[in-house]
Amino acid sequence: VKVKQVYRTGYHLQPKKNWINDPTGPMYYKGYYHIFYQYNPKGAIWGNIVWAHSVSKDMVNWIHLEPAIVPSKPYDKYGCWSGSATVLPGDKPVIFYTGIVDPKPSPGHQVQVYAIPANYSDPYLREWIKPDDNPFLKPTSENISAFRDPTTAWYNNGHWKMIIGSRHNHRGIAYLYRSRDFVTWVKAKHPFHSKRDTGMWECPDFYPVASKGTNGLDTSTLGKGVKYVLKNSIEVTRYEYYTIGRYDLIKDIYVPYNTTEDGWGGLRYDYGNFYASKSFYDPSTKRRILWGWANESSTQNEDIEKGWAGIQLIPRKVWLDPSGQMLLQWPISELETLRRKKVELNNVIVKKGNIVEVKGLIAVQADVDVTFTFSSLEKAELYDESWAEFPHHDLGKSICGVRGATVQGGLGPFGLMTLASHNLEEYTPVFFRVFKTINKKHKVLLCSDATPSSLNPKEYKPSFGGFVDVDLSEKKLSLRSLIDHSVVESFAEGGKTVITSRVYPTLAVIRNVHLHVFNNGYEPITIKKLNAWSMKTAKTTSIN
Ligand code: DQQ
Repeated sequence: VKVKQVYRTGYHLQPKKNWINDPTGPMYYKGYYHIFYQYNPKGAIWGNIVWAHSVSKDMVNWIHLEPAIVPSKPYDKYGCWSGSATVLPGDKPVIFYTGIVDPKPSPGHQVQVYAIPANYSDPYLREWIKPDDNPFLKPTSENISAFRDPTTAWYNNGHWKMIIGSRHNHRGIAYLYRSRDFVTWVKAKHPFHSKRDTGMWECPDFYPVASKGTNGLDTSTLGKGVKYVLKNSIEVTRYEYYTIGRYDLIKDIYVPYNTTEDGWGGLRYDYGNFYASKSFYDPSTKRRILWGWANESSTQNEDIEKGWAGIQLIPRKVWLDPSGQMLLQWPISELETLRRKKVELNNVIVKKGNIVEVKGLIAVQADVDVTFTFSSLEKAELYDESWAEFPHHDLGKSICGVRGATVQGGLGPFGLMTLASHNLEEYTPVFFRVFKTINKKHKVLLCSDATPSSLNPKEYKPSFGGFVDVDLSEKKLSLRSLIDHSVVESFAEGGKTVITSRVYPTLAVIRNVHLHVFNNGYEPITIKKLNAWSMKTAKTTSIN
């Protein structure tokens, strides 16, 4: 079948065809960034899972290699599931992953496997070996079908340590394992962390962050001024939550600070389509970099027809906000090498009901960075206290669902209409709406709403929303959106709140795409500065 490939991205990582999910084992080795990901070599739906492998000098342009890890042993016969890489002293990478021994009990009987490079002098690390002492961990007291996704290991107090995601009844758990030699691993008496009623914890990620500056830290870093992040992907909600906390070295457990909720209702890297993320420390630039996966919002039949499903999102640098209360995320600066000519708007006033087109752009594949100002907070609409009755774990989403871009407000909704068709039959709005509570506090909401994105009635078109923890005293809000055919990744206020949407316009495709700024609030807003760039298509080559 020949399908028009209007939804393939121009600068996101995706293989030529077939299904992909979780990013796994990201690392930096001998001048190359490595990313692996869950891949079905046989089709566009999940199954037959292997580790696909791509390498890059800049995480923008990619070389696709043959899969690095495929089922070849009795212990991974039914799949090579997610895991992580640890680069041991002496520049020796080791991969940990979950092998599926048997499809039963559903979703599979899980064990932990390690793999090492066949040839350390190959910077591409094309060939991986599974030594004979595998699997190195079998579930004992753990739930055999909920024991997966080992993390990058860290070292302290004479031991290597790592966590594995699990659950016990409805309690989500990260089990801690220790090893002196990286070969024999023993389960700690106490879980590293757990939380009732959160269900299976997939793809846990644990790492230190510096309390000052934007540099990342190696996963084994300890000491003063170091805080920690624990992230879990919650199988039940399909969302991820993280907390910031401390590492209790005596008890060898993680303890979140009680500044935000631990579990549903807590902080998220992304309030949209983003799952099974994993970070790594890049020693060459001293950054911590986060990879996340976005699945399709189209139907399975459409995925099969187009022959592929899933993309890896743009890697994000992550660091601790100066407040110490949340993380900040920003697209890696290498992405800017794809920017073409710049289009600018300065000091343009947008009154209620007005739309300003950003012209001279290839709006289907663009990077937009805008700062809005306004002269008063007076008109902010009242925060409706009855919203407290919405399902608490996704309040922002619920509000964006009832107050879309066309629902008039006081201060906002204002923002971008991305992937817009000529007569606005289709567009994906990304916008702010400012509320005032009865206690005269302001709440800023960022929405990314797929509802008007496509005339195709079959697609899943969720409204996503997340609050932005910002001080409005400067009467200013900023937004950056990465637009790439079927994906819009939006970063509010320098990366305080991020939302990713997948959309499938029928008219707003290829050259028929526009970008606008809009305002549907009574308070006029000013486009203080808008910079937009058409983006080049990333270079990809395949060696296999
Ligand atoms: N995907 C993998 C599992 C992981 C899940 C299987 C998360 O290892 O728990 O493809 O998306």
